[in-house]
Amino acid sequence: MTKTAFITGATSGFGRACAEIFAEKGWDLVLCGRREERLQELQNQLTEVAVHTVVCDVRKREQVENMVKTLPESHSNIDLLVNNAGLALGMKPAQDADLDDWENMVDTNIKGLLYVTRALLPAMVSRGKGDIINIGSIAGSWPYPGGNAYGATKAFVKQFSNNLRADLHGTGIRVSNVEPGLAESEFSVVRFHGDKEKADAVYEGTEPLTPVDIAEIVYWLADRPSHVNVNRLEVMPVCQSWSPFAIHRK
Ligand code: NDP
Ligand code: 8X3
Repeated sequence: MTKTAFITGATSGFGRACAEIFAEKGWDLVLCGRREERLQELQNQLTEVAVHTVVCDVRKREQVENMVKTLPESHSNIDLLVNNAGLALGMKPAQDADLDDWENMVDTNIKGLLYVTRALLPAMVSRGKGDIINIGSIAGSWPYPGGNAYGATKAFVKQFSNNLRADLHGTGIRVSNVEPGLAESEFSVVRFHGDKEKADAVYEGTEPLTPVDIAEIVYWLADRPSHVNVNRLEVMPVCQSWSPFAIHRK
């Protein structure tokens, strides 16, 4: 029987690559994002499977609830939720950071993920099956200067994933948190409010992860035998590792 994946933030980066890989594997899709023309493009591109697109801002609780309530019959049994929609905004130290950016990250990465999960979960539980793959980040475990609120939102995603597993014990529903490091997408252009030069500098001289790398991992997780739950999967490009602790000297 054809499976259905529900992917948030499908208009770019990891979400778009997931849509392409799952379509290639024959999954039907529910794709959401705010940019309608990008969703339309995907719908025109992924013609081999049944694609339902919804313009939805995950920060808007009513929009999310409505999106789930109005899923067509053909797409109402969700086998996999990929909670991918998210963003970083700014990299200034906390004392100079823009509070609007902080709120936007909390509203998207935390509250948006909660709204979508809460809306889809009851049906998964009553069907006795379903997977949730959250897109966290290495920033949820490892602090770095300027990571302040962004890293904290991803720490939330990590612990919420663990706690979901605890609540879903015995239901058969799987939950994983994928925690990527440096990966090139529109992420840095968004982080630096459209400053492409600053965004490009992030990846200069590196071989970062690609959206396809992450989408292949997401597919691999979804494709594990049903008794296997990978709780966390942290992945970095080879060019990335840790630095020593910073020591301030007088
Ligand atoms: P992109 O900027 O390329 O894609 C982000 C996606 O999220 C877009 O499709 C965007 O769609 C969607 N999105 C953002 N805000 C909202 C919203 N309010 N409602 C609905 N959709 C929204 O970045 P990535 O693909 O890199 O990021 C995907 C996820 O991966 C994010 O959660 C990010 O934090 C995480 N991540 C990224 C890493 C990286 O280095 N790139 C590393 C680790 C984690 P639209 O604008 O159309 O709404
Ligand atoms: C994105 C990775 O290191 O820019 O989540 O925070 S990082």
